[in-house]
Amino acid sequence: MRNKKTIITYGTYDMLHIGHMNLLKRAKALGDYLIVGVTDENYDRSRGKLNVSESTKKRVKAIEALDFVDKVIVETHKNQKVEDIHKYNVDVFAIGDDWVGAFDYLNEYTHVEYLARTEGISSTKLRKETFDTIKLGIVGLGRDTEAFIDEAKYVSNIKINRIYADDFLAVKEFTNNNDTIKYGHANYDEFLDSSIWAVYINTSLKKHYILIKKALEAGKHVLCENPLTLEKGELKELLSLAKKEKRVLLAALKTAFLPAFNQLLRELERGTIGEIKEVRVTRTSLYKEKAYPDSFIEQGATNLLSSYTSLLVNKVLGKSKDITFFDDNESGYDVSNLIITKHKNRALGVSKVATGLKSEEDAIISGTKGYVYIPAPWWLTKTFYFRFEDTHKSYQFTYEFEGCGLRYMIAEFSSLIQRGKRKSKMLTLSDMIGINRVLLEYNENKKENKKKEN
Ligand code: C2G
Repeated sequence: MRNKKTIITYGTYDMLHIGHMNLLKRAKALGDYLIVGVTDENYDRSRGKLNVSESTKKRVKAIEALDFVDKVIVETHKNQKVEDIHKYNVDVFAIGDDWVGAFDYLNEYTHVEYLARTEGISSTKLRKETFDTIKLGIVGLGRDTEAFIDEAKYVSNIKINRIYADDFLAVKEFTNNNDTIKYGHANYDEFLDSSIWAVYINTSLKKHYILIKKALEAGKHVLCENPLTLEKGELKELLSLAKKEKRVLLAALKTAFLPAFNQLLRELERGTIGEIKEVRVTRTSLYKEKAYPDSFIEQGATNLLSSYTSLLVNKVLGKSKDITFFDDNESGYDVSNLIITKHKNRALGVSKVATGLKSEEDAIISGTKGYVYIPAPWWLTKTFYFRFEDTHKSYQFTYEFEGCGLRYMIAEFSSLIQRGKRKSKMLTLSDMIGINRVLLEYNENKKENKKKEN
C-alpha cells in the first residue's frame, strides 16, 4: 500500500469564493490529505494585506466547513511554511500561479507546485462590489494631515475629497496644491452638510471636543487625534452620543493598530514572562515644527504624548488605580512628566513623556519569569524581544509595517464602518477611557494647584 500523500497550501481566503474553491480542489487532487494554512490577521497586515474584511476565526470556520479539506491550521509568521513542511511531513506545497517563483525556495524541503488561478474573481473585486466607498473629510491642517492623505490611498473603499480648517487662506492654499482634495471649507457646518460619511480630526487639542460633538450630531463617523478630550466627563458624553447616533468614535492612536503591537499583546497573554509586575515606557518629541497654523507645543507633554505611554501601560496592566505625577511645569505647561501608575496585583506603570528633551523611546515589560524589550521607537512597533535570566532562551519577533503606520489605523476605521460595527477590539471603549483618564487627572491636579496658589 502506498503512503498517504500530504499536500499543504496557504491563503487568506477572505470572502471565500469560487477561485479559492477551485484552487483547493486542485490542490487536493494532487494527493490524499490536504492541510490548509489560513493566514492570521496580524501576519496578513504585516505582509501588506490590510483590507481583509473577515476575522481569522470566520475565515478558518469557512475552510473547516469544506469536506475535502482534512486539516486547517493558522499561519502566524513568515518562517512557518518551512516549520509546517517538517512538522506534517508534507509531500507537496501547492499555491496559485500568481505566486510563480515566490516559493521556489521551498523546493529544498518539499515539491513545490504552482496551480492555475481562476480568472476574473478575487477578494479585492468582491470587496469593491460589496462595500460602498466611504467619503471622508479632513478637519484641520495638523502635522499628520498630509501623511494621512497619502496613507489612506492604501486602504480600499475610502476616498478623501474635502478638507475643513478655520483659516480660509490656508485651506485655499492646501486645495490648490493638492491633487486629491479639491473641496475646501472654512465653515464647519457647511462641511458637515456635504456628502461625507466620516471625518478625521487633526487640530489643536482644545478644539477636539466641540468638533467631535458636532460631527457626531451630524451623523458622521469620527476618527480623532489624541487626546480626544481634555476635560472631565467629555469623553463619556461623546461616547454616549456616538452610541445614540450609531456612529464610530475612534482615537487615532496608530500604535494600537500596528501588526507587531497586536502580536506583542497576544504573546504576552501566553504568560511566558510570568506575572507582569512593571511597564516602563518613554515617549518624547521635540515638536519643533511650526509650519501649520495650529501650534502644538503650548499644549504640554502630558496632553500631547501620554496617550501613547498609557496605551501600553493600560493594555498590559489594565486600568490604573492611582496616579502620581512628577512634572517639570514651565510657564504653565509641562515639558516633561514622569507618571507613575498603580495597577492590580501591585503592578506599576512608569511612563516618561517629554516635549522639551529627547530620550531613548524604548519600553520594558517586566514579569516574574522574564521581560520583553521593545527598542526605540517602541510606539512604531516592529521587533520585540522576549528575554530571560538564561540568555540562551531569549527569542524575538518581527512584524513589519509599511509607510508611517497610519494605514493600519485607517483600515480599521474603514472596516468598522463597513461592517456596521462601532467598537474596535484593538482599541476598545474602555481602553480609550483609561488612556484619557491619565491626562484628565493631570489637568485636574494642575487646576487645583493653581487655585491653591491664588
Ligand atoms: N486564488 C486562485 N484564484 C483566484 C484567487 C485566488 O486560484 N481568483 C488562489 C491564490 O493563488 C492562493 C489561494 O487562492 O493560492 C488563496 O488566495 P488568497 O486568499 O489571496 O491568499 P494569498 O495572499 O494568495 O496567500 O501565506 C499565504 C500565501 O502566501 C498566499
